[in-house]
Amino acid sequence: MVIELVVGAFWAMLPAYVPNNAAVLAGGGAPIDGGRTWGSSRVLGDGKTWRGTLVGTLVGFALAFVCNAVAGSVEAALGIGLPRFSVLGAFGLAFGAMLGDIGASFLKRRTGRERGAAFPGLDQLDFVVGALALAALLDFAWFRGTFTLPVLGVVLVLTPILHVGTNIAAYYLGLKNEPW
Ligand code: CTP
Ligand code: K
Ligand code: MG
Repeated sequence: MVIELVVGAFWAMLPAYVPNNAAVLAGGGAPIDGGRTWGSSRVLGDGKTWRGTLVGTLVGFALAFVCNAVAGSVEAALGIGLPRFSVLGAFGLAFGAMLGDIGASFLKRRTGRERGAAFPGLDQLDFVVGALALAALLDFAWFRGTFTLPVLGVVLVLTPILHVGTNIAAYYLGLKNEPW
C-alpha cells in the first residue's frame, strides 16, 4: 500500500528530520571548531555549534519515543502499520543527522564555500546519509527491518522535497538566513 509506505518512511525518518530544524532554533554559542582554521578556511565554521548539535540530537532522540508512545493510536486512526524505534536506532538517526550536516560543512569549507553557501545535493542529503549510516552501524537488526529497500527509495525521494520546503518556510519565517 503506497500510503503506508510513504507515511511509514516519513515516520521512520522523523528523528533524523527534526534535529537540523531544532539546531536552527537552538543554535548559537561556541562553535565546535573553536574558531580554528584549516588552510585558509575555518574547519567547520560558526554555523556548527555545540549547543545546536546537542539540542538537535536530544530533540530527535526524544521525538522517537514520543512516536513510539503514540504509534498505536495513529495506526488505529489511519488503519496502517507504523515502525517502532529502538533506543540505539533512534540515537543513530538523531546524532547521525547532525554528524552528516557537520561533515557537509567540513566539505563546504574545504571547497571554498563560506558559511551559509549552498551546495546543491549535499545540502539535501548530508543528514540522511549520516542518519542512516549511524543507525545501521549502531543497530543493524533494527535498521534492516525498518529501512527496507522500498522504504529507502521513498526516503531518498521524499527527503530532498521536504528539506527544500521546510528551509524555504524557515527563511520566510525569519528563522534562517538563507532559503536552503
Ligand atoms: N546550527 C548549529 N549547530 C549545528 C547545526 C546548525 O548551531 N550542528 C545552527 C546554526 O545557527 C546555523 C543554523 O543552525 O547557522 C543553520 O544551519 P545550517 O544551514 O546547517 O548552517 P549554516 O549556517 O548554513 O552553515 P554551513 O554553511 O556550515 O552549513
Ligand atoms: K546544512
Ligand atoms: Mg545553511
